Parts: sequence; structure tokens; C-alpha cells
Amino acid sequence: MTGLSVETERRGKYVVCFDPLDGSSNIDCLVSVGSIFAIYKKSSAGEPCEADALRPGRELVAAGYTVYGSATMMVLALGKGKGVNGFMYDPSIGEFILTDPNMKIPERGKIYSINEGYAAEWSDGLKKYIEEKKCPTKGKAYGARYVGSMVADVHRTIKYGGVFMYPATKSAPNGKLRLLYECNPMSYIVTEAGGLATNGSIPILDIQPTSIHQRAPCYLGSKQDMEELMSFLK
Ligand code: AFP
Repeated sequence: MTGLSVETERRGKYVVCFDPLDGSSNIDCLVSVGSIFAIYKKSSAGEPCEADALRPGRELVAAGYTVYGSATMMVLALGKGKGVNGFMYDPSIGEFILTDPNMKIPERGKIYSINEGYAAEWSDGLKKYIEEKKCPTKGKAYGARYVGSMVADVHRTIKYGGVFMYPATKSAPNGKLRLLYECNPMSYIVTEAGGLATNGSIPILDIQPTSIHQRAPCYLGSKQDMEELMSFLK
């Protein structure tokens, strides 16, 4: 076998976009962090290239994250319509155990999650939505939770319901989160769990990426909460 054929055979069929350590600013104070990945099947025939990764999230074949919190859990969505499963790490046997089969995000939650420090830069619609969550015209006020590690905030949102937001602001119209390895994989998982994810105008998973590190505003969570939020953002 020639060196060339070995090299060719080593080429895989898949392209992985990943954030190996999400929430890194939380490490030194021992707050939960995580890892996120998204997998596309390679689309081009030749050598892997950037175009293999610059594709809408709808084309993902799998996505997952691991959250390093009070326990370590890996959450996987292994294909459209195949659901979401959570595996807790058991250090006594060194294995991940299926503890959260077929995870479903509640239809509505009681928590909103956003960095309120940037409130002065939000759109009027978002300001009104958060005001409605804090001082509701009907029903009870929502609780606020914000870890500052996307993995931990999204994991809580899937488990307890509600809405997680990293919005567009006046000084950062595309928000902060990276489309290919934060917004897309988390939106894919949340959507597979029965929730919704948008950039404020269209579903996150429909965005056509144009560069590897591009950012996107990200709003995701429980179906009913997201529908309400979207009515404010419009
Ligand atoms: P770092 O990995 O640089 O700490 O950023 C984490 C993150 O991308 C994401 O995990 C959080 O949701 C978001 O940033 C928090 O950003 P703010 O501190 O601006 O709220």
C-alpha cells in the first residue's frame, strides 16, 4: 500500500465542528463548563474543505454536548427524528450510563436566561418580553437563571424548560455565540427535544453560514415560550 493510498483511506466521511471548552471564563471559579460538537457528512467528493462545514444546521447528521457540572453528562442527538438521550458518567465503572432516555423539553417553563448586564443595548421587543417575564400582565413572574456557560444554561433549559437567549445588541448585532459550534449544535439538540431555536428572524438551523467563526444571535427553548418570545421580537 503506498503512502498516498494510506492517506486517502484515513480520510473520514464526516466533518466535525466543535467547541472543546465552552464557558472557559467559568473554570477558575469552579462553575460548570462543557464541550459541544456538530457533525456533517462530508459533501464534497475530494479533499475535505471549508465548504463541507459551511452548511445550514438542518444538514447535521448528529450533535451533542458534555456538561461538566455536579456530575458529568453527555447528551446526544444522533439524527433527525431520532430523539435526544442523556448519558451520566459513572466514575466507579468508568462508563457513561443512559440515565435520561428520550429527553423532551417541557412545552413551557418558568425560567428566562439572559445576561441582563447588556439590557441597555437590547431591542425594544426584547426589553418588553423580559419586562413581561418579570412583571407579568397575567400569570406568575418567571425566575431568572444565567450561568454564563452556554452548555449549562441550555442543559437546564432542556431539563426544566423556559428560554435561553444570547441576543443581538446595538454594539454586537450578531451577538456573541458562534454559529457552527455553539448555536447550530445546541439548536439541533433543542429542536430534536421538541423545542424551538431562532436568531430572531429565522430558525437558527436555516442560516446559511458564510464563515467558520461567524456569530449569530441565539434564542432557544420551550415551544410555547419561544412562540411568545418571537411575537415580541417581531
Ligand atoms: P467563554 O467560553 O469565552 O467563557 O464564553 C462562553 C460563551 O461563549 C457561552 O458559553 C456563554 O453563553 C456566553 O459566552 C456568555 O457570555 P457573556 O459573559 O457575555 O454573557
